[in-house]
Amino acid sequence: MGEESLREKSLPVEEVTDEIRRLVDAMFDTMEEKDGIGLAAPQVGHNIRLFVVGIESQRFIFINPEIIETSQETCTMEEGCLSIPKIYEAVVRPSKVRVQFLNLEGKRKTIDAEGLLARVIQHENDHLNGVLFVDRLDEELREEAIERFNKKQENALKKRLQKYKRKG
Ligand code: K1U
Ligand code: ZN
Repeated sequence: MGEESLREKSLPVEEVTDEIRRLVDAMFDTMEEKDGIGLAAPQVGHNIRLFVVGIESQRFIFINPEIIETSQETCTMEEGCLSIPKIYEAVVRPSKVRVQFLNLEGKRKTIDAEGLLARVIQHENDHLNGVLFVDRLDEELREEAIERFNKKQENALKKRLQKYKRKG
């Protein structure tokens, strides 16, 4: 599960250039088109350390993020992933995180996050390290999720083939 670029450790952004700013704009467009609340650069084929988050009309940009503190307290939330369509599972993660990152002006910032924002930050940060949310499930649940994903992919492919045959 997960194409190669999703399994690689991404490299730091060396400089916040206009090209990076254009990529950020394009990532917000893709995230919103797909009704997502986050998107990491490796999900759109760029193995660099950058992700965006959009929650309740608030937009966040994280360049070279580092989670420098996590709470002992954990919580369970249902997660989905735009790179693993239609699979949702409950994942346990720290409830709160402190993150350092660069903003679009290249300035170093720190924020404390909790709730859904903390959740999405951790999910997206995992993408920068080649980790998918299913990797955080226990083995049995992970196997089940992978099986369901493969079945859905197979069915989608069959449907496309049938459509193609009918046309021909
Ligand atoms: O990185 C991604 O694949 C985007 C992902 C972010 C995310 C959602 C939920 C929990 C953690 C991280 C999505 O936006 S999936 C689609 C979605 O909007 C969603 C799915 C489940 C619960 C809430 C929202
Ligand atoms: Zn994801």
